[in-house]
Amino acid sequence: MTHALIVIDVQNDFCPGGALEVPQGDAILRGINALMPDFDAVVLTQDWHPAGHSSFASSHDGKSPYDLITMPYGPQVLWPDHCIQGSIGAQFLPDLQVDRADMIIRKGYNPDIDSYSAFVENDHRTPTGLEGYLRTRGIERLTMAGLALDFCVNFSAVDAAKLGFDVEVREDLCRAIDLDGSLAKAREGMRAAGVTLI
Ligand code: VGL
Ligand code: ZN
Repeated sequence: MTHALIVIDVQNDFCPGGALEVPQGDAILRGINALMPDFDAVVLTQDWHPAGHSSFASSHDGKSPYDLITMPYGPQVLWPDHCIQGSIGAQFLPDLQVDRADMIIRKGYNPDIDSYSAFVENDHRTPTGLEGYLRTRGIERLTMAGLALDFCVNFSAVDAAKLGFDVEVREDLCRAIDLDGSLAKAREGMRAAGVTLI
């Protein structure tokens, strides 16, 4: 079975010193690089927001980072400004083996909708195109690693499982934000969707 490694958002802003720091976000780098040769395909995702994105607390009067608001498409956590298109924070960690990637898919570029998942935006309808890419390459099995386990990895894994891919998440090669129990909820949701947690 054709097997792809999906590396989620290993970008400067999600690592120590970045705008939306995930604790020990950089600790997974070596392990992810070491895993790449074992796969038929490697896909990297890149969070890629325009300045003033609707997921930024700074775009909403009186709101602070990590507040929860209701958007037309449902609940949305507000974040510090991060991964702005073309910024250093949006770049991959300098030592990530980007040369090994067959495909880099960007997400979160729609100003009005966030996109945690690599497959569909947070409206749960607008596709990113990744499903079509994987299917046309005959890829059926996915291993995921990256940042953050309880947001972008979680949503990507659950969507992939719903779409019928065989999905495993390498928890040892992920790190979490863990906001108000989001990590426990994410683990539960992934297991319920049929994702294998390793
Ligand atoms: C992410 C929050 C906002 C992630 C991206 O990569 O998990 N989290 N944007
Ligand atoms: Zn983002």
